[in-house]
Amino acid sequence: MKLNQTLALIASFTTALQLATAGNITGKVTLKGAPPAEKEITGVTDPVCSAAHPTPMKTRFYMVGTGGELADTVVMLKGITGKSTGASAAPLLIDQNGCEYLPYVGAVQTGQKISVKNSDQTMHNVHPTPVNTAGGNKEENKAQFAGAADLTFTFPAAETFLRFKCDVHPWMFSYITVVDHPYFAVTGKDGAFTIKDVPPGKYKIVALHRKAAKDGVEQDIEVTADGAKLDFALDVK
Ligand SMILES: [Cu+2]
Repeated sequence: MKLNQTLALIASFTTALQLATAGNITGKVTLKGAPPAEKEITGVTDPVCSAAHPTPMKTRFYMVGTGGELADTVVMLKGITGKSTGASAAPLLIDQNGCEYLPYVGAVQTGQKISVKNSDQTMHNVHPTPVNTAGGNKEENKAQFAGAADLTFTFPAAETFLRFKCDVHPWMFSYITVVDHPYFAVTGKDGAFTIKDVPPGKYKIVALHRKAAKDGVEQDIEVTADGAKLDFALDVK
């Protein structure tokens, strides 16, 4: 066996070993108490948008299940930088469907592609408005006609809740958190999250919710080869 083949084999063994000793962090995010009622969206004049919603659209501030399960919460490890594998990660797909962005809240790594699709028979414009422009995140504003190809965006710097908006339909928002490492997840309707393949160690872990935990609620966590389990209970704000 040639030397470079041997080295490649050792490298792949090492990677496998690291993965074998890495654990998943699992848990659930719940909301304590009843959230305020969502607001009805008014001023929908585009017939394509109103046709998609026989009952009026509402804001999506608190997506809560009957047991308090809280969706749209970003859970991530804190204090890790420069560990992004975003360049080789699969793109995050954001769909514009019924004149709403899906997902409403998402997360990507720095440098990871975000593909924005237009499933509607109307024109949208995709307008990310980052705050961390000093870090290199750029504001862009691109029109996207019905049937047009997906648009692609990437952001080089970490930022929480980077806002995407549509200037044609002023109620359309999506909030994408950009993370400088792969250790994060976004809760779904069941409030559950899984952060995969975390190397064992002690970390700070933070839950971010646009309304209930805008600046984040932090906990300490120790991850072993068997992983770790941890829940968050957030207050209504
Ligand atoms: Cu739009």
